[in-house]
Amino acid sequence: MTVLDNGTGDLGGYRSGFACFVGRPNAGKSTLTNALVGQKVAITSSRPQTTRHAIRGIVHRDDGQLVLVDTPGLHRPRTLLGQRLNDLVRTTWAEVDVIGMCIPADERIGPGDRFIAGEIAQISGTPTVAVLTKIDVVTDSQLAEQLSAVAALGDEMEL
Ligand SMILES: Nc1nc2c(ncn2[C@@H]2O[C@H](COP(=O)(O)OP(=O)(O)OP(=O)(O)O)[C@@H](O)[C@H]2O)c(=O)[nH]1
Ligand SMILES: [Mg+2]
Repeated sequence: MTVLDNGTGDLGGYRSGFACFVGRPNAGKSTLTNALVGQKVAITSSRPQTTRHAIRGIVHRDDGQLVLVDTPGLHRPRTLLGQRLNDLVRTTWAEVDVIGMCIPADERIGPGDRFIAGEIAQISGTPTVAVLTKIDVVTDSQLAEQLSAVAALGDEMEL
């Protein structure tokens, strides 16, 4: 799994592709989608399971166009709704060129993240990039710690 840096990579010519964000409920997927798109395309809230459909937004840049698919948070399902939301997320993985796995910088990596990383590793051959969210609420040293924890998770799950 590649850890996303400040995104200064040279992409060469004009490029276009599909990406989706996956992560625990409340990880900040919809907030990031809205920020990248530049307008509110997805509802955000402090309550888990806010997003219940795959929502598409388009990011326009001089060197490319990115279609973002925002999906519900993925978790070990306990209810039929949870099961259906997970199915939707997995269907989306087959449609995109890259998966951004969102991990909050302010919460320890736990079983929820391991579950998701394991699912991605098992089901999808799609390249996966780790994205740290909520970095505004942590110190630089907490952020550095979380980056190495994320790298370790990637190694452990062979992502
Ligand atoms: N401080 C801070 N808060 C954030 C950030 N990103 C998201 N949040 C907050 O975290 C909560 C969840 O954000 P969402 O974007 O709705 O999370 P989600 O991953 O889409 O959640 P589900 O759709 O329920 O899976 C909201 O209260 C957001 O305001 C961030 O970068 N910094
Ligand atoms: Mg959401």
